[in-house]
Amino acid sequence: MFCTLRFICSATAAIILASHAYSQPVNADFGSGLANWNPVGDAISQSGGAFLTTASNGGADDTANFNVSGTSPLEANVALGLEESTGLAIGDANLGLDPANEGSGLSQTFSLPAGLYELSFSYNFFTNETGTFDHAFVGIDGNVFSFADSSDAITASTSYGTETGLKTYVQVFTSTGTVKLSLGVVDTASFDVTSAVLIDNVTLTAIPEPSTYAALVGSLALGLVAMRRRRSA
Ligand SMILES: [Ca+2]
Ligand SMILES: [Ca+2]
Ligand SMILES: [Ca+2]
Repeated sequence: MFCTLRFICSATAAIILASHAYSQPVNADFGSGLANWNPVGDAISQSGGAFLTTASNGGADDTANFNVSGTSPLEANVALGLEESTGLAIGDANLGLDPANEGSGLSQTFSLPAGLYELSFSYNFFTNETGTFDHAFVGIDGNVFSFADSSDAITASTSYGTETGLKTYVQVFTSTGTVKLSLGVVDTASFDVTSAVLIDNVTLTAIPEPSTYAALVGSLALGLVAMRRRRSA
């Protein structure tokens, strides 16, 4: 019985060790500000995370100035604009919604062994919009997803009109080796009325392949057979 358990435990430990044999994004908790990330537009380190806004420098977008860095957002849907500066292709930030006008972003490239992974991060999306305008997005190797928009921000906010409150986004993806992670926030429908996003604790977890589960189940089955044989002997 003890040997069987030890066998199963060591098989499980091998899988756990294998699943940790990859690098995380560097400075994923923003403990060192925006070091190792490539910020563009209005992006600063704030509240222990990365804070990005769609507010132009000078404050013409709202009745008050919501720009936090002194740098304006980058225009979208143009060469060398928001998308290309964040590791995406022109038009990627539209997401089939109202075209993106301007925004700010953050990106980092890192290496992973090929396989299946879960990406998660915490966020709070803030907006002064009152309709379904503006959104925050995440890009993984150019596959872009919207994870919050103005209609999700329904909680009264002390700094903006409304906010989503702290939430967690989870996305499963397949890596083929190098991963380009892009995060951003954009104005849609117009350049005005600012939205912002706070991002923190970017985490990657390897998901064992089905074959790995099969190996584990096989190990368990072998262990049980061995245990039964030993008992009946
Ligand atoms: Ca943090
Ligand atoms: Ca703006
Ligand atoms: Ca807006």
